[in-house]
Amino acid sequence: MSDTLHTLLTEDRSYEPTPEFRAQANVNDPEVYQRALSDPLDFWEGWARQLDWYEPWKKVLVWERPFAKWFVGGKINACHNCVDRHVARGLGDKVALIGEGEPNDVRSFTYAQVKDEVSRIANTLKSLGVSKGDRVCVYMPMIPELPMTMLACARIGAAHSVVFGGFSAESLHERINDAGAKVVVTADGGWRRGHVVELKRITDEALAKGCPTIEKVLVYERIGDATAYDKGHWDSSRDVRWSDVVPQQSVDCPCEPMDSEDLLYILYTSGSTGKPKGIMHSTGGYLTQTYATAQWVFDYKPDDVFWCTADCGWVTGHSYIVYGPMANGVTQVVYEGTPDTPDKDRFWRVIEKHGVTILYTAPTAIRTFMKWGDEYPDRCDLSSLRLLGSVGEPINPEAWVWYHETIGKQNCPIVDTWWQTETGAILISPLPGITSTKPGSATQPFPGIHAAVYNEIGDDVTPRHGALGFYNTAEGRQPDPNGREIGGILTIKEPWPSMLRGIWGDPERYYNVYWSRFNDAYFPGDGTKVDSDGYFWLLGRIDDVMLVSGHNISTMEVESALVDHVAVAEAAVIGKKHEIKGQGISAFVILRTGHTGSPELEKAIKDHVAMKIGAIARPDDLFFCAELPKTRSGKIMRRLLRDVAEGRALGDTTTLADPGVVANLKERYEHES
Ligand code: 6R9
Repeated sequence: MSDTLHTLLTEDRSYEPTPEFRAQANVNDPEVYQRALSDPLDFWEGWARQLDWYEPWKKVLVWERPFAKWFVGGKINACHNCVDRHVARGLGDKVALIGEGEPNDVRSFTYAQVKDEVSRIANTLKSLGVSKGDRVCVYMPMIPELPMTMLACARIGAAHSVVFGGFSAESLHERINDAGAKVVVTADGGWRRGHVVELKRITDEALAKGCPTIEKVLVYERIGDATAYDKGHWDSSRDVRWSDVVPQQSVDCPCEPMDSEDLLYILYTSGSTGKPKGIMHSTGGYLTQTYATAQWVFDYKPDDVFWCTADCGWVTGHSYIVYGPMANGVTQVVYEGTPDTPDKDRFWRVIEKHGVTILYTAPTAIRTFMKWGDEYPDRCDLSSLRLLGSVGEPINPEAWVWYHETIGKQNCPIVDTWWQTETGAILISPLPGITSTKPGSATQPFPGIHAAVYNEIGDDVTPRHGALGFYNTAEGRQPDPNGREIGGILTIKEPWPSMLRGIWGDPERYYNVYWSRFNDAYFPGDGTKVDSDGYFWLLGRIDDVMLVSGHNISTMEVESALVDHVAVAEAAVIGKKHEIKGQGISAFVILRTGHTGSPELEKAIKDHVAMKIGAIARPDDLFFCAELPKTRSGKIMRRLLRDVAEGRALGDTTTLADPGVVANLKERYEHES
């Protein structure tokens, strides 16, 4: 393999935790890694003991590959641990949720208020016929009632299935039926970029396609009148106004003691092919690991104001808005709208207004902010920030450094956290009081997590500290000539508490997708490199690796080189059929504000990639565009770009944030190239 492919690995900047940060950190003793390694079950058990259980577990782990059970025999309730436990220890008056609506309305709830409201919602659900073991579909805007509805489900032992408020009627219909939900909780609408997203109307449309298991629809009045946004459709035998029923309920609703392995929720993840998978998470292990990772990675202190900018329709909102942070009793911001409403400084205004101390966001957002320019953050006071996080995609070193300097003022550690819907909680991340960070690397597995890198044929080729790495070629396993990196397939070798328990309704698919590739490890589907310090450099989905003239080149590496050019704000790269090379490289590029596309710039950018990586990675085509097709959680859908570049009809676009983007792109691409 080419020894020129080093954009990421020649990234040798390193950032030590400052002595001040280290001194105050929740964990600052590197010994924790060794301790967890020598007895992972004891490590996780220590965390589980910090939660309230109705009955203790009899066994920490029962592992019958690929099925794990954690804290077996234990009885616990997730809502109790996220809410009642804090009220019981005197924190009832602490603010739990600061809900900032897009139109600037702020509604805050203390932990005591959350307990009352969640209990009322839970009693309402019961009155609508929901009982333990049922599924409730939640289709709401990002307002405090969304996490509270999730907690209400957990309180009575019903599993929630949250569907992102931007998904179409078709996606909603499919997910309701797959889960067999009894009730949908929705709203008349939500605010997004100054417009109302008509959630109730979309729900009606979904139900009109046939949802035989749905008995009731509970409608929160976010916009005003629940009938105003459903085009006159109100089915009084089915639809229930929140304001008619919830406020009347008693605040007394005992938490249901759940078995540690009982289903907490289902969350659909699209994957690159096939129908969405209903990922199942259970209670005790999931809560234990989201609690532990949130406490150590985000370093919560009693006065922190945490803001995770994800939507609850995404796993990040489940694990790091609802369960992890609330199990830790933190104060957090929940923001409804988009970052550019009313202006492109909205995020920084929110931070200034609420004194946010910890910000957790996605690389796609960070690159967008870079594109908009520094004037927006520069006009706000960001001095409250003390820690920054990233999740969702590999973060390009350029974006990392911008985040560190322009947002963090070189004063905030960055935690780049790798995990998935399926893993439930963070698996690879720095611990901010211990780990020296390198821009672009998610660094090391969390204590207790055994991550490794495998080659194509399933050998563990993880370089041990100081040892020479190996990589896989057509000739077999070869030592890395540079002795400093190996590339391959990320695997997780031992079970972890928050791992998925299966795919709803499809146990065979669970085995096929995650456990059939290697017989002794979980297969997440991501490529990675590991350097000689044992740092992991995630390279994106394996499907996104290109084969150019026999060389494996990851889209991520070329994209990082593109974004490294001063004129480039964002880039997506795909492999396109090429008669000679097998695959050629096509780049889709968004320019930074103030730059315009021209043949000269095109050549300069291509040259820049060749200079950074090597001539082999020079893009064959480069196409300037205004937007890229992305999922609602901000991931670029390269599969659709491949359809565009290879002139095919577009595949499934139902999970796109804005299906118009790719249709436009296709039209322009066919015109101009
Ligand atoms: C939490 C979440 C999972 C996929 C995952 C990987 C990518 C997430 C990342 C990252 C590099 C990171 N991913 N975090 N890649 N560095 N810090 O995003 O879950 O929506 O299920 O996506 O996202 O490719 O496999 P999910």
